[in-house]
Amino acid sequence: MSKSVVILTGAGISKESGLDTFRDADGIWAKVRLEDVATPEAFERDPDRVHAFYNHRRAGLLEASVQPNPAHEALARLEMRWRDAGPENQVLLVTQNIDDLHERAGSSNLLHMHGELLKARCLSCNAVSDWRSDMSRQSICPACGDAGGLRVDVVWFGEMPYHMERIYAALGDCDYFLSIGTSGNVYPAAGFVEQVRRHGRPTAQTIELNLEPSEGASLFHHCLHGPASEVVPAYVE
Ligand code: BJW
Repeated sequence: MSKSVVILTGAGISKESGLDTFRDADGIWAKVRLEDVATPEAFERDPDRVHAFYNHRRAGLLEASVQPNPAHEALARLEMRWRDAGPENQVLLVTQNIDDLHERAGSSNLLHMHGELLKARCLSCNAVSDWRSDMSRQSICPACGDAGGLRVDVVWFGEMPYHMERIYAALGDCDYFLSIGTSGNVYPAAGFVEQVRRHGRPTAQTIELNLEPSEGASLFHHCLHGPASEVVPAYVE
């Protein structure tokens, strides 16, 4: 019989690759106010500030030392193993992260619900293009040639996350839901475990793998706490 797994990942899975989380003591929101850099209003008010924030993070992601860690690699192997075991088996990886470490590790059935740091969206033609250099008000859209209308293709507070229909359909149909490296503070992702428990298969198992208990830890059937590079390979292999 085919089996389906949905895995939600957050900033904690990329911490040991050298990328900051948001809400830990040394996290991004301890250094900048989210209202200044991660809302559509912030971008309207001060696009240079928002471009500078994401230019800094893009350059950090592209540093040679930032590489997938054993947790990203274990999830990529899990996807391959399940596909090999039966074509109807499905592992869907839903990440809140805007980095590309899951792709680099080899995961392919992957949805970036909060967008991607290495993509630009044109405010004139709406085209999404690969983007690896600094972005500014003068940047030109590779698709339509328009100047001055590009933004990083990420989802800010108050905006609709991507792929929600596909995600809710998969949550309703899954046998296992794993939540990895996320604090459970940001909706709608924070509500996925409840969605599975209330509206998913009655036999669906929910598992949290995180450094410490998240906001919603009590909603999971099982919790395993520790660094992702240790607990993720240990749990999925
Ligand atoms: C480790 C580890 C190690 C550390 N190993 N683990 C009231 C007012 C206004 C808005 C709202 C409101 N109430 C609710 C909302 C909605 C709002 C929201 O949730 N706000 C809350 C703050 C209350 N949400 C939205 O606005 C979203 N849109 C929306 O809701 O649209 C309407 C809608 C309605 C119905 C259905 C669908 C949609 C959009 C949210 C966009 C979030 N954007 C950001 C920035 C994206 C771009 C960027 O990266 O800059 O996304 S915010 C930031 O938080 C980022 C992350 O993806 C997201 C989640 O953070 P995450 O991944 O959980 O990180 P941390 O730092 O919080 O946690 C890390 C965890 O790892 C910790 O637990 C550590 O312990 C652990 N850890 N080291 C394992 N080594």
